[in-house]
Amino acid sequence: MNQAASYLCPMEDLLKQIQNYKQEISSTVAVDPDSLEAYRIRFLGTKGIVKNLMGEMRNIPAEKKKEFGQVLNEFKLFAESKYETWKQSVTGSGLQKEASGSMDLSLPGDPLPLGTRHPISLVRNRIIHIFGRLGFSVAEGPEIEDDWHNFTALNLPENHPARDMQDTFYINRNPDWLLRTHTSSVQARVMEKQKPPIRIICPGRVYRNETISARANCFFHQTEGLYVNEQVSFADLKQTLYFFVQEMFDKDVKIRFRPSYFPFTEPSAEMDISCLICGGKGCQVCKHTGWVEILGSGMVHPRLLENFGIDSNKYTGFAFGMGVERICQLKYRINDLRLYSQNDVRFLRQFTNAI
Ligand code: 2NM
Repeated sequence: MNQAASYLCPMEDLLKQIQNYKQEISSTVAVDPDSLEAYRIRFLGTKGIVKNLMGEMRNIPAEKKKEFGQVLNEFKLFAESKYETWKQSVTGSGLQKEASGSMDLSLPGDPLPLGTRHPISLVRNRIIHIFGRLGFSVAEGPEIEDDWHNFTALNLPENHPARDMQDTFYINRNPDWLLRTHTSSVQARVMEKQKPPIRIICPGRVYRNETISARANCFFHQTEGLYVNEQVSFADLKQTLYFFVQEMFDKDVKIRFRPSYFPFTEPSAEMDISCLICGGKGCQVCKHTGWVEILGSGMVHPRLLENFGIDSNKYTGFAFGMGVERICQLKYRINDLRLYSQNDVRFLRQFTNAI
């Protein structure tokens, strides 16, 4: 009786075996090439389980062959599809690895390389920071300007060389429009709208029609400053700019002013600093003079103040303008202007992200 109960005819026995194998496969995960290959040999190899079961076909009674054949075929497809799935996760992408639970979450992530700031940005930010400590705020304006804000309001007469077609990019659609040649146009817009005291710096890109070379480009970056208030004197201008170069370059740097001409200021002066390279002894950078020019400045022309409805008997002001590329050249010893706009990472990578 006992024996009879445990006896299974060959087909029932085989169906039970297939059931067990399916369970075994369902609870298995092949995580590496070795276990995957072991699985393949055990189930799908030439002497593997699937092949063996196929061989059992001949022991199945003829009327049961079809039924058994179907079960066996389904099992074969099941075993094969599992193999294909694991194969993909073992040899496939990280995402597939994650799906199969093989990703080591304790590993550090892929490093994300940080870029560096452009030297022009570094210097511009530093200029903004230094003048910010003196109470100057940043003002911005359009790069496409009209003649009034770029020239006329700033006391640049019609026949002034700076207006020459060779220097200024005009907009074809409207000859009154142009690409600003300096950021003084921003200061014009601020004076137009705001009453003194005005204490601003205007960083920005400006355009001039020049042949590109190591020393010239068709655009560059300026930062101009303006302070208008009662009792503003040339002494304030000198002290402000002296503080600036000490903070920008070196506490020991010396300054000197040379008389100059700008249409928007009277008197006007160019400022030099003692050569940072040779300390004033004379070298190639300072052309053996011991001094290098870094900016232009002056007392705002009273006519300019009146142009904006500011009473020039009550108010005075100083203004200055510097080329950011020039400051950058002196600070980092960059000898070719073109490096700034070539986007060569070998150049750009040399700068840090500090201010
Ligand atoms: C310079 C030199 C001297 C200047 C003047 C003005 C203002 F506000 F009056 F319009 N802005 N910038 C100025 C004065 C700029 O650059 C070499």
